[in-house]
Amino acid sequence: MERLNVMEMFHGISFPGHLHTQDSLQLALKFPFQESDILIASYPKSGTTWMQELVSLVLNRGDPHLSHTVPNWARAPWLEQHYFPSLLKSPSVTPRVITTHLPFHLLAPALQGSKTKVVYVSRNPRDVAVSFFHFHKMAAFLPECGTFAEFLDQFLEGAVCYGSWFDHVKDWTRGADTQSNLLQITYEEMSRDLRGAIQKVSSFLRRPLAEDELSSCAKHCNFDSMKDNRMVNYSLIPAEIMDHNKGAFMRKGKIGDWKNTFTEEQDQLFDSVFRSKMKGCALEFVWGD
Ligand code: PPS
Repeated sequence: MERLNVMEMFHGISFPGHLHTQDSLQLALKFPFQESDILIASYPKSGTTWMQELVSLVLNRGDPHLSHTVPNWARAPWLEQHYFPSLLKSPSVTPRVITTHLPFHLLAPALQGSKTKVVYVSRNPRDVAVSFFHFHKMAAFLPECGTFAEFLDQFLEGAVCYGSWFDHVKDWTRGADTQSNLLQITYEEMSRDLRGAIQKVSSFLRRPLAEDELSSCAKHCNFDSMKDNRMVNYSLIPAEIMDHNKGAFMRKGKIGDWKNTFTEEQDQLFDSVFRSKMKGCALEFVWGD
């Protein structure tokens, strides 16, 4: 399925038609979650692939065999993408690990009453914006986004694919501390203390790890290992869909890279939009090392 220039508008949010159809999006909203499922939810470019890898490794007690032989999109398929039903027929990992970029309000009815464990990953939105901008340059299924200044305006308005970062993060994390089946974790936590993040996830999933298993997880999901792993660095995707000459999926993997892109003026604009949209939200973000 090519549909590289098609966008699907669904509940006011645009989704790349190369990956989604109206049917696949509709099906996602009615998905019968099982108690044993693990759902990784995130806004794009927030550490989704990293969490997919981390969860795979935790479930396999640090054994990298699956991570080195099965692509991440087959180990933890995206609920809303059109190939999801075919991948779910014979899951490569048990329990089933499912990924989603959908906003909370669309999935809430399907999740309600289920005891599915949800891991919500967020990242400081200045770094998300820069990472997403670079991804638009290499991914042929995303629309032309112009200059960074133009992209930033769209990002701040929530007029990019997958919708508003602000709404996504606020809605998924609202009341997170009172929901025992939701673990909220940040890209920055993973970056600053990967072993601690692995322990947090393994304890949430009730999959305790021995010390050597924990070390193996950390070894195989650090940036350098993942950058070289064809099963997660998207180099298996043909160049006409993701052009690796225009950038790498595993690009920099740093906290605070936005400082190399934002102008002073863009920083101020961002700050005022952030303050107004995140008013009353208790979340705190780490903007740099
Ligand atoms: S996507 O397209 O939504 O699935 O993208 P996502 O995986 O959420 O985000 C991609 C960014 O995550 C970085 N990444 C990592 N950083 C540090 N360590 C590890 N192991 C790691 N794995 C992925 C990746 O490099 C992208 O960020 P940028 O800032 O562009 O480098």
